[in-house]
Amino acid sequence: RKTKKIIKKNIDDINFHNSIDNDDCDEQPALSKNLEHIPFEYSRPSEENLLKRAREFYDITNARRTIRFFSKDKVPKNIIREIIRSAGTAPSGAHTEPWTFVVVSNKNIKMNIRKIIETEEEINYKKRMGKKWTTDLMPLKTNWIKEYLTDAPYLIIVFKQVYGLLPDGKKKIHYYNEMSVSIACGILLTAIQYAGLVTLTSTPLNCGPALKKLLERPDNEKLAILLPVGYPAVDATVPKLERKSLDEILVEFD
Ligand code: IYR
Repeated sequence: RKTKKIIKKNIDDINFHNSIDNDDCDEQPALSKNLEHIPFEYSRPSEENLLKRAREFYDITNARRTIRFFSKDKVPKNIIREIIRSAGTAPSGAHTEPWTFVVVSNKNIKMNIRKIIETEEEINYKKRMGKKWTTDLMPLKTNWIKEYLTDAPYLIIVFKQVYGLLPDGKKKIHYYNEMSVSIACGILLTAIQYAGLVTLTSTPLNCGPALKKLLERPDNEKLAILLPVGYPAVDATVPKLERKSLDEILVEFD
């Protein structure tokens, strides 16, 4: 009975956050009522190939590092477009695809973004984050000065659509929008890495409203993440971090 209560509460929360009244809702599903189901095209790799591919993919993802020093060299725009196309393949709650990717290469807008973020981050570091947080970050040598925001040829700013809008102007529920956008961001990071570019997973604290205004985003969108994208500076350094071993992250039941 307790689990039932918890489940009911979670569902109520989803409905509440989307201001949905179930007694006064659309009769029609958001997707087509007659949505066709078609055969899935798939060719099964040999076990040998499965292992080979899984290992190759690990090598690629394991080479990814957060880079804070960017080259100013240009990157062709169509590469960024392809990368974003990959991110848009992420699964989403009820196939609502609740994401918007804003790509900025304009110098002035990048400068404005940098100004907004550095102003807020200086307050974050000096006042809001507190001693423990800034102490924990010390080994990573981060601070509120963010040259990468103007050095990198592109800034990808990801917004989550907390709800959508139907043609009749009614709200469309974006189930699990937070999770869906997080998965899309994971694919985005991996696509950047696979293409041979670098990025930095940045979550500018308290900058949402100002960035949203600058980038002319509508009411239903919230800032999720900001990724500078480009080549690393020739003298870029990274902290010498270790990853947890497989044994530390894996629990198996056979
Ligand atoms: N957003 C800040 C602070 C920061 C926080 C964490 I947690 C990091 O892993 C890194 C930085 C900044 O971008 O500097």
